[in-house]
Amino acid sequence: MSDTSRTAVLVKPDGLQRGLIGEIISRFERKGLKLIGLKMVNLSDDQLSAWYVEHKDKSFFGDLKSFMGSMPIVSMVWEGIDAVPVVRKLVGTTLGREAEAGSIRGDFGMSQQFNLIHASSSGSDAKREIAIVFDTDELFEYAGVREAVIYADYEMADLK
Ligand code: 3AN
Repeated sequence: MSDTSRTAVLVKPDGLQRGLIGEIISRFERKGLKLIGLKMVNLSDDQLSAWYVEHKDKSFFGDLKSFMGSMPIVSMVWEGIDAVPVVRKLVGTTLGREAEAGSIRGDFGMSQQFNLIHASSSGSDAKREIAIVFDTDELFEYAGVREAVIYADYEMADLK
């Protein structure tokens, strides 16, 4: 299994309030990704500081953390070949009003901060972010019956 095969996704407070959780999950399912972890959480200030460590010196750090901690968010882990870049593409670029039509932010968002969803930007970020929210026994390994029609045989080795 490569280090980009698992990615962390958060549906942010605006996504929760907009009623987009089902839509977002549905897009990842239809793409052929496999859900291996899912929970609703209130992220603490410490968890958010760890999550957004790359932005700790930015002017919007405090606002971003208080927005993300203002209500529960839905956290997920999705698995598949190159899940990290695949999910980023489905999510779209940061600013909703510039994001590509067809992407989640491009179809549903207008804002920079209220951009509905977070997705890991690299394999190492995914590993760090998953560990902030999920214990190892909250991630599930199970046989996916769809894989045989989603990947060719020669690609299946990358899933092991
Ligand atoms: P992405 O979520 O596309 O990876 P990042 O990592 O640049 O984008 O930003 C993380 C989050 O910080 C964004 N999702 C957005 O909510 C918020 N953010 C980014 N830039 C700004 C900004 N200039 N002002 C306010 N919030 C911002």
